[in-house]
Amino acid sequence: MSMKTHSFLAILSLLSITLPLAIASDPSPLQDFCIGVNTPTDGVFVNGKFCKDPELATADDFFFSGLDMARNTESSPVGSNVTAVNVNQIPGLNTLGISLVRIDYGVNGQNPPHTHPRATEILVVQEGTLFVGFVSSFPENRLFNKTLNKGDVFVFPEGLIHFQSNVGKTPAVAFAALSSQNPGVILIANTVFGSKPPIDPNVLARTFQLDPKVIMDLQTKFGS
Ligand SMILES: *[C@@H]1O[C@H](CO)[C@@H](O)[C@H](O)[C@H]1NC(C)=O
Ligand SMILES: CC(=O)N[C@H]1CO[C@H](CO)[C@@H](O)[C@@H]1O
Repeated sequence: MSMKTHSFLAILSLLSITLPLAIASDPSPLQDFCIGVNTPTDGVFVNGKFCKDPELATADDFFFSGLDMARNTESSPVGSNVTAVNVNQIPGLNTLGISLVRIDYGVNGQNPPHTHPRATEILVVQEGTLFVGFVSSFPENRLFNKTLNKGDVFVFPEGLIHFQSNVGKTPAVAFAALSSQNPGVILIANTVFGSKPPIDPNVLARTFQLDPKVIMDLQTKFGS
């Protein structure tokens, strides 16, 4: 093989490594819209979902209804209920890098510590009082916390662990926008103690400096 062929192959393999990484985030949309469809029939693959033929787009591809309704918080062990409005509910959000949630909190309810691997979140309180916070990454692990009332807005930077807890005497409601069509959620306790199959309790006992029995109890609670 000539030098030219060699460097051409090197560039090709570099591209094949870097290109999928570049496409794996919410990119500039490159077109007005790209309504997600679940099958490739009549579609073109861009990112995340196949696109519907733009000629067939309708207003309903960009529409969702019912976020005015309070959600039930009784059946949740943490006393909250998150209603997601992302690309799975609004296919027209495909490639647009944005989505929404409504969060209902019962009295003493919380949205427990979690992260969104692909999104920054901006939250506005519609009703009630929330104690909220996020923690910066290691080694500082600094807590940024705030008590929010109706009309207050707070930002949770991308990827950082954050929470909201209803500290008022009434149910609370918040809405939040997230900078991804599909932000993803990692609930810390469920992920660590509820994995299937379970992480070896001896590993987590060392991690959390606890007796393995306590870990096994937690794993039972989180259904690992
Ligand atoms: C959230 O609320 C809806 C409607 O009130 C209910 O059907 C659903 O089971 C609730 N989800 C959780 C996790 O409590
Ligand atoms: C309850 C709690 O952790 N409150 C903290 C919120 O953040 C301030 C600093 O901005 C701390 O002084 C509080 O202790």
